[in-house]
Amino acid sequence: LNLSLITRPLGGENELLPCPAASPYLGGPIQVSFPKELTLEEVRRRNPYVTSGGKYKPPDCESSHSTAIIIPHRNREVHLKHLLYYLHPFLQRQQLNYGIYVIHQAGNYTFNRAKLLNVGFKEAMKEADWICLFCHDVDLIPEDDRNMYTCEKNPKHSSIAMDKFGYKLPYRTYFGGVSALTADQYMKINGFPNNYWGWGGEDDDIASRIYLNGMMIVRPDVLLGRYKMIKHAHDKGNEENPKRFNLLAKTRRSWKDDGMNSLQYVLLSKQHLPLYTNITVDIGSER
Ligand code: UDH
Repeated sequence: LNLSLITRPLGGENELLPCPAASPYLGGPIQVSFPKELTLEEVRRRNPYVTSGGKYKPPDCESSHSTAIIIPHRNREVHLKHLLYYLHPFLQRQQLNYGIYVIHQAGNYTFNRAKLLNVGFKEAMKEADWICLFCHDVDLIPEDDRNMYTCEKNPKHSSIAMDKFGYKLPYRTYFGGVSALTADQYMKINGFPNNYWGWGGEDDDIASRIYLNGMMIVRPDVLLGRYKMIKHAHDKGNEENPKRFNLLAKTRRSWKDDGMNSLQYVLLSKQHLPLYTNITVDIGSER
């Protein structure tokens, strides 16, 4: 995105014209690498139009899209730096209004991805009426900017072709990695489960909630939904959850009582940093 080409409105005073249906800044495939020397300061320098809390609006047109990116996080600062490096320009080339939220799980208790996403949804919606929420793993970098970070009539799974799965869907109902729901879709399924502690299963539970509520999962073109995963080992504190199969067998009955309507957490801090909003939260531990 050549910012020097962006000029202020053509219309009346302070009036911006609507952004075009397809952004003229899209460039297609992205070369992704992870240079060790990259700093957040450099990412900041490259994104002068991003405002406090990691928010952005196209300077040259009025976008009809608004997307909150929600990133569950603990102890992955290096991944976050690389993701921000690629994601900010990617979203700007798509001409979206957007904000990036990092939901940081405090303490050392077992990680809970889905509950952190619920917190992110709740806290992001307090700030703005986001049309679309993108649930985004910190270690997945999109490889094509035509993979639009906008919502559809049904929940969308975006990370359908990850390098670690040979650029294919690992199974038909896979919903992990990067996925998008409107606020209405999110509430229709009562959000995500709060009781998956540790690795695995929560994404399948979410997929079940979608089908149980008469919706389906839509996907981008397989050539566009490509992602590079930053290689890493299993995290300490996110061991495989042996209970996931039992929990999944009960989703049909549990989804109505476990989700946004039962979400409890203690907000420890909310910081509007230059490149993202950092929300640190105590989500408790398994009962
Ligand atoms: N996450 C954290 N910190 C953690 C655990 C998870 O930030 O300690 C977040 C992060 O956004 C991550 C997401 O939760 O992208 C999903 O967790 P994950 O990356 O561990 O899950 P994934 O299935 O990887 O991508 C599983 C471990 C693969 C080990 C492969 C060893 N060869």
